[in-house]
Amino acid sequence: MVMTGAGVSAESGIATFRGDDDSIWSRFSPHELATESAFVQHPERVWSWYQWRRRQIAQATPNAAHLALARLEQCVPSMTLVTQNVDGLHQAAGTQNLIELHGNIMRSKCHMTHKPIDPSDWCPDGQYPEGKPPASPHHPKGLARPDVVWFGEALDSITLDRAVASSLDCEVFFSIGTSAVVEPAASLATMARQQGACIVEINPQHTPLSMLADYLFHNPAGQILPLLVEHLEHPH
Ligand code: BJW
Repeated sequence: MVMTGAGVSAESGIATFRGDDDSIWSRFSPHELATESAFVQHPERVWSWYQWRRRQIAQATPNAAHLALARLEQCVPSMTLVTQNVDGLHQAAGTQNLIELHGNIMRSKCHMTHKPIDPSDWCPDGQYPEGKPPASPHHPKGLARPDVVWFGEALDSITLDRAVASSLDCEVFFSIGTSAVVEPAASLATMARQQGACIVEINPQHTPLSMLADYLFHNPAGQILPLLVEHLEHPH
């Protein structure tokens, strides 16, 4: 099982949430932008901020780490990739068996019913509008919001159950490019450890998981993963 976080997309030019002066939560308040109450109080502000991030992500392409993980899946077909990322770059790299724990920023859903909204529901070119979030077709008072998991919101239970099952079942658990502080994602590694899995962490920085890890690589994921996969593909 492979668990990834924002650090895996850092080499594609997408800012991480924590860890340096340019990170998202050092520049913006999560309470004002990534909670249900922020959206209810200031829907335009939250929608505009997500539109800005969508534009950045739309220009990004998979990096060496995403591509190596897609190749790893070819070597190990039973592999499950659980990502906290919402940017869609693992799919773009070709990973098939993917669990998106925190949703996907390019999708939208109704903020009242949580039913998915297709962008073509509100405009013929399928583009998200700027400014105010569009009205939801699913509820008279509903607005479109990004289909991501905000603080204080429950993760989709089927998605989380699948991630827990993979964690409990795996022999090797890779934790790559995540600060391992956001729950319940952070606990998946601990669950795997308790079942006897070998824990491998790839992160230039120390995290709360580091002391549990059997192998630590303090390097960028885009540097280490291609070497690791190359070794699996050509062991001799
Ligand atoms: C590199 C690199 C390179 C750099 N190569 N590495 C228990 C205890 C305490 C708190 C809680 C708890 N349970 C719940 C909570 C509250 C909260 C939480 O965990 N808070 C903590 C911060 C303390 N959790 C929640 O609110 C969750 N909901 C929940 O639990 O609900 C309960 C509930 C149950 C039933 C009913 C109702 C409620 C939801 C969490 C949602 C997180 N959402 C976000 C935003 C998504 C949308 C968006 O994009 O806007 O998800 S926050 C943000 O953090 C995002 C990420 O997915 C998530 C994790 O971040 P990640 O991926 O680890 O990134 P970073 O930036 O933190 O780390 C990057 C790392 O990469 C760094 O370590 C770098 O060193 C490294 N790196 N370059 C490799 N090249």
